[in-house]
Amino acid sequence: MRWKCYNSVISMLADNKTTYPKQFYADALAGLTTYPKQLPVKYFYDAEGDRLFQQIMNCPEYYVTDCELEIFTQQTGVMADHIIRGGEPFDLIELGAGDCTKSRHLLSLLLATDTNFIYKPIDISTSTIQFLETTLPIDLPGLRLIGMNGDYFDMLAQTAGNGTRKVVLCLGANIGNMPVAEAQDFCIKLRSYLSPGDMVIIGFDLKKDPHLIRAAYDDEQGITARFNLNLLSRMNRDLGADFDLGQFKHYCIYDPASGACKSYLISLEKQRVKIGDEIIAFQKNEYIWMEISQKYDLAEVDELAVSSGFTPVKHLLDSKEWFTDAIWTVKQ
Ligand code: AVI
Repeated sequence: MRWKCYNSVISMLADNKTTYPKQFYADALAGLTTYPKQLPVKYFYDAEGDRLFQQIMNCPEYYVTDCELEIFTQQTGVMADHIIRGGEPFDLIELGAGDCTKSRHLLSLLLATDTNFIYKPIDISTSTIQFLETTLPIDLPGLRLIGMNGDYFDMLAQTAGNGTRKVVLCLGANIGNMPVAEAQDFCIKLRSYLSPGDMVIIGFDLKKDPHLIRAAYDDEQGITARFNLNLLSRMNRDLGADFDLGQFKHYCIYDPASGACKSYLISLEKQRVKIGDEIIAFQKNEYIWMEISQKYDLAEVDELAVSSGFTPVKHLLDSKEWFTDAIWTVKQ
């Protein structure tokens, strides 16, 4: 999963001539009429956004996916030891499972060791869940799987309190797409659906050479720039907007002190853009804040665990120590 499209866009807002997806329209307008202008990251991932994000993950500068994949290919044994513990059965819940490229390494190992668990991938995308329900039982014979299609917390509410121990996977550094305070709210909310003894494995991209981080979000081929600009295209298509993509330019900055890597689209001219029935004015060089990719150090990850009601247990680091999958248990 990417933590994408948190609330599904289900209802439509009618005006005289056109219909717009109501939630998207409301969120986009709210973001573009606040100061500074901003757009919610959950709308990045339409079909083209998904395709561009796949390209980002394959581009040489974007190290994040490879680091976490290395942890999942080389340290699943340690991860599994922590998960299995006394051998009680558990639900293995993955938030935003996507195609579970990483977690399938863990699933194979758990199956090979005859572990008693049910895999419950949660994803907002119906087609993702259908894909997993069709392909995983073939790829991983013996896997018990219950796909859950919907919002993370709605789905967690359905499994909470069934008396089975829970192990929750939040992979992909998706937590980094929230500012720190929001990440803490997210972890506190996650904790509220869990019980003492439950476990979370959560991926964080770590602070490192600032040049490497900046390059990862400003790649040579311009894929990340296209990924950001795609949201303007999406608004043109879905919200009757008339953004001229040539009049906006991707800009990204990493602050090594705060660990915040932020990307913006800069308006190259003073201009007016129609969105639905509204007109949004841009000054020359005014920006839209598109995304944060927050980086942490290990102490900050541990602090986040403790302040949200978890006990930090272990950091699984890749060989370059650029990424951690942190293992937390719910505080007794
Ligand atoms: C999904 N998320 C963890 C990515 C990140 O690294 O913040 C999204 C991304 N945006 C641009 N490049 C990657």
